[in-house]
Amino acid sequence: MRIFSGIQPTGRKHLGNHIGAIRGYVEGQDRGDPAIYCIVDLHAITVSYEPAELRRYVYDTAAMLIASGLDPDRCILFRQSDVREHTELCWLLASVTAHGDLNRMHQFKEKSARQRELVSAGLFLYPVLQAADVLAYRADEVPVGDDQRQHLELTRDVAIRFNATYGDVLTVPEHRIPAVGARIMDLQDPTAKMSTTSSEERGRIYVDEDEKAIVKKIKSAVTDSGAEVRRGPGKDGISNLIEIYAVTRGVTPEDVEREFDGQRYGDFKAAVAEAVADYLRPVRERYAELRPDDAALEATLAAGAARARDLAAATLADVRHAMGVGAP
Ligand code: AQP
Repeated sequence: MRIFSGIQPTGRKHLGNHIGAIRGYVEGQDRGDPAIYCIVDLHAITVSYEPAELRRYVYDTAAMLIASGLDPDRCILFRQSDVREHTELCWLLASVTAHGDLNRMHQFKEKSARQRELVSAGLFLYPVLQAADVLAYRADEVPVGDDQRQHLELTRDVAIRFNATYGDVLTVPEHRIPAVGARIMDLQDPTAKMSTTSSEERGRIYVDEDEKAIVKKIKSAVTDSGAEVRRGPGKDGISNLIEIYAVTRGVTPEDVEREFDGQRYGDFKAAVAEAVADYLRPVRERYAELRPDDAALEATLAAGAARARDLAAATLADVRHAMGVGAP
């Protein structure tokens, strides 16, 4: 079982990234043969960014992943731009990607509407590069949050069209979206997902957030005018807190509803804040130890890239051969 996933180096990662994706990476590292995790800096340049910041953010993200439990000896952890096969495969796959399909991508529509200066062609091609990331490793399984469902479907379509056109070269992957916590919602607007670019500060909790701020943000989370700690229509805020509590305490949402039956929202929120603080504390502490050592993080990423390159190069050789590209 080969596992692959990518994460953007877009600054401080939030609780949604951790619960929806990073938790799944850690779980996958001993099932994966191998499990391959990529910090996708080439995806991050599709919207406006600051070059010096991008370099730092790659180290931030690497340290965060290791602090969360990824062990570079048990998985492959690397920076996307260090393995040039990703960009070459992106171009080759663009020839079997329907323009109309890219036009339908929700993420492109949302992010292009938010761009003030330039809607880059890179933002439009983002899902093709993502397909290349996954398909370069012939991954069977891709752990992601719910917002990546549509991109994963496109990746599958691209692989299927490629194989139908050029022969059976690529593996058609399955997504692995967690049953609980696949879409952690914004604390201030629980009808929208917690997001790096669109949530306001009070709406998201960072993985390295200090405990006072966690308590403050959860206590001021928007809920409804009712009084029952239950999931259901019109109860987006409480449903979100129930999922957060369930994941961070390792229980089911039904357990949470039973545990807090008859209790007030205020007491429930205090319990959620404590659970989140307990969940994130070891990650934050380990992150503080790891993050200062840029050289060690760079060495880890470079070693990961060397291993990743070998796997991707083998796929690229097959793809080029099948497509009649390059010398025979
Ligand atoms: N709210 C979320 N709940 C659960 N999972 C989520 N993910 C993102 N948001 C949530 C999952 O996190 C992984 C990494 O996402 P990314 O590489 O897109 O990182 P990002 O750009 O910093 O995160 P955002 O918040 O998703 O940014 P925006 O909203 O600006 O695009 C993915 O597997 C994703 O599903």
